[in-house]
Amino acid sequence: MDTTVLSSFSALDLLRIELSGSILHVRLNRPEKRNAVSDRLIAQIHDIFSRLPDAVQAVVLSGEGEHFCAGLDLSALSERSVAEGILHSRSWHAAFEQVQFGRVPVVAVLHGAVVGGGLELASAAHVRVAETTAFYALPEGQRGVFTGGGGSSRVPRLIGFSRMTDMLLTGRALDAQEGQQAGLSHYLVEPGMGLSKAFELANKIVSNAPLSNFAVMHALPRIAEMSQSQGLFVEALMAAIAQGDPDAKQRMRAFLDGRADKASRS
Ligand code: 1HE
Repeated sequence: MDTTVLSSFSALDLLRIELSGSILHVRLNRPEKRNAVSDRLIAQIHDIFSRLPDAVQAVVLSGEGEHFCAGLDLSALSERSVAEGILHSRSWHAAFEQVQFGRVPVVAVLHGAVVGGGLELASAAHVRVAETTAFYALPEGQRGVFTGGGGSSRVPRLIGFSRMTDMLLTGRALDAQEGQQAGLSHYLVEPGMGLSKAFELANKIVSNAPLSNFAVMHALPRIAEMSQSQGLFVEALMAAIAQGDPDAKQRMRAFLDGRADKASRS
């Protein structure tokens, strides 16, 4: 593990950060408060994702302790004015924008509570691995607030706005199995197996051509929101850019020469 690359992050005390090859493991590290997201934690998430060291090609994001994240730190809410509330929400948007539209793909490991702002953070990741202990809830209605960390935009794209409406209005929690079926997680694994699965997936991700990963992160979500005609045009441009890269040419040549893996069922 190369610690010098991480020396400029030593002030980020609410995160535990470890580099393993080209994969950065970022842990929310406030287990005594169930990783509740304070202003300081949101600033630290923003900071790490906006200046990832060059050596990093993927991030694994997880939570220390029994829960992934208990959402907004409720102890800091009471004194905020309306204007401050808008800026507060926008600070979450800016941080999670760096997670979703940053430089590298993010694999989140979900266990225990993935609630409120914790689900908003999870939904900004690109791949989600859930352990069977995970549960998902949006208790905003019970707390007298509304999603403020991008949840009303990102979560419906995963599970549909109808399911999200139910979760918000009734306080319904989804267990790990229901979350998997609804589309909140991509992989469901036994307790304690989330990190190894996430690292296995991150290793696959970093073996892709960087420009292909860039296209998946930055072009795909935008194309999905365009009309078909615009989307197909942008897709053609992105495909040509990716294909024109020397890395792509080498990879295609390797396959044709029998030096690359075939597509397989597993
Ligand atoms: C907290 C928070 C928090 C725990 N803010 N301090 N989020 C919620 O409504 C979820 C609120 N939390 C819970 O429902 C539970 O704490 C959990 C199910 C996540 C975990 O339960 P448990 O039994 O393991 O822990 P606990 O005993 O409830 O909490 C341990 C400590 O963490 C305790 O503090 P202590 O000083 O008494 O030890 C709790 O007060 C503290 N804690 N969760 C502050 N969230 C951008 S808008 C986003 C809007 C939202 O996210 S709304 C949903 C907020």
